[in-house]
Amino acid sequence: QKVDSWWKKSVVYQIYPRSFMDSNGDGVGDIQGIISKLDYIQKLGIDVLWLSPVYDSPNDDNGYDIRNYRTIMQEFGTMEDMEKLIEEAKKRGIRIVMDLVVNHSSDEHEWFVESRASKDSKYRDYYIWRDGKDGRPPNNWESVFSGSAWEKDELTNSYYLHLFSKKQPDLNWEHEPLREDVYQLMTYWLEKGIGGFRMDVINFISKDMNLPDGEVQPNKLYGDGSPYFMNGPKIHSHLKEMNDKVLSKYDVVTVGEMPGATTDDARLYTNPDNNEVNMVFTFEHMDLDSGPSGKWDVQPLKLIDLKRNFEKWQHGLHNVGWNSLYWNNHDQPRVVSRFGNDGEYRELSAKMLAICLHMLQGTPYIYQGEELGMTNVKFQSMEDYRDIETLNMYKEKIEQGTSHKDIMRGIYAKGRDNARTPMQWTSDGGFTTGIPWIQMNPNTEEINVEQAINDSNSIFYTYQKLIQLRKQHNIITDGSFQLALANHPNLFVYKRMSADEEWLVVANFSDQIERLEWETCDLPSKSHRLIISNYNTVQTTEKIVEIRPYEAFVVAF
Ligand code: TEU
Ligand code: CA
Repeated sequence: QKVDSWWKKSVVYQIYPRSFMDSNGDGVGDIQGIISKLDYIQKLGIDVLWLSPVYDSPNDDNGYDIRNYRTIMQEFGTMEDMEKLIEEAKKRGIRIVMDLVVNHSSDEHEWFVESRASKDSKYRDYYIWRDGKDGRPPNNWESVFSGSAWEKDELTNSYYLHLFSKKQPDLNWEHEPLREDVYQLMTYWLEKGIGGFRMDVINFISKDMNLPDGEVQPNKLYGDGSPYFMNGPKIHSHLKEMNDKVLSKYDVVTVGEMPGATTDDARLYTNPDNNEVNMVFTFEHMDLDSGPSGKWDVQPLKLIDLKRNFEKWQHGLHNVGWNSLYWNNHDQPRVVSRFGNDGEYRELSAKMLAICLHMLQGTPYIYQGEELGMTNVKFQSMEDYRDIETLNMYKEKIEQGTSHKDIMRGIYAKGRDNARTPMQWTSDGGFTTGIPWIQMNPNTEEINVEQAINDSNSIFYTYQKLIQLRKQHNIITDGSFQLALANHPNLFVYKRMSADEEWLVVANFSDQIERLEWETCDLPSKSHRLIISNYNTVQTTEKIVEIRPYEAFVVAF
């Protein structure tokens, strides 16, 4: 190991700056707001903060469309604020990880402004331009945000590729000057002392430049281009080059967001011998409650699938690469509403999910509000939704004749705005003194930081304890993983093992009481030590342990 892998013992907290804390009453979260809450983050025990993009942006996709990689979004503050944040975080032992969005830029970035101006522009090849075919786009690919992935630009009468919104043109990684410019902007930020990068859809940057049509599913208007841009032909060489030219010079952490990456892909991306990235965000466990036609096709989660999936990733990367662990981020619905129970068992199930995830091998990510058990939201009117993915999808489905009610079912379960309602600081909100850019979840009355801090039995303190345990016990970071009771429909049971210890993790994903015989877990019943539990006790006899609704505990032998 050439560097000290400090990030193996870290727990990362993700902030969505727009929704975290507003310091000046304009309804939009900002950097001074984040600074004012660093003590809270430190109290949780966090040592790495990942900020969703804070760069200058027209906010077509809330900052994931960057206009200038070297300046700060005006609404969020100034470069001085950003430098202050890095410094104040450092004082508290916290590193700042920035979001690196270089699969695409904003169409308002000067590279694109120049690129579209003429076919002879020096920047033309910074993006992917093609002529139409018989008045139609160059191929049939669909954009992640609905419609064609190609937009015709009248200025030069040709099309540019945009896998996301048409205000997010894809950068052309085949073009060396573009790559060099990206490496320079990365260096610019690393020189400011940041602790690393989370790399947005980084496994999309290398396209099959033949740009072949994708397969068209029944009832679909467009084709699926993903086989030609996910984990594409030059992805490993681009990442190695980036590592060689930039990352290898700094002691930082990198995580690549990689939809469609399998464990085999991830073994290559994260093997330290390959010098690419430290870990990846897999999407496999996030896709288990979707049907064949995609994320809006909401299906109940089968726990058995989830267990098999975690098992595959735990084994797949053990002693080869490194896992990231997450339930939530700014693109996903709230996990307590999704895989837990946000009614009667909200607190118990939120703690259960936390215990279940944080005892795995890998680096855990906590998304703002997860430590409070924040829930999904149900806005009655479409006017209250903000997310471009949701708005475009709604429009498209209405045009295709889907009923409002059916669409809303998908949005309530999966819409990204579920994660983006403002952080709940106090019973009356506490996020802003003005009008928030997106409405608060009305349950801030019961679910908020003030409440959590004052209740020694809150979800917050379960997370705090889990973070402490990770620092104290090497078995969590290094031990091997073994799934038990693989076919049990309600219980997630696994062992962690090291040379001198075994830990048993038991989590009930249902509101039923389950009974377990110690023997079936292949572990001795005597002399176990309780490490953590969401009921604070374990109901056990010599032979039988009774597991209550959403109970989770960890015992050591
Ligand atoms: O997301 C990439 C991505 O493919 C998904 O997370 C996607 O946004 C979601 O599943 C839609 O169903 C990243 C960012 O995390 C996301 O916020 C951006 O919108 C997107 O890239 C474009 O930059
Ligand atoms: Ca503000």
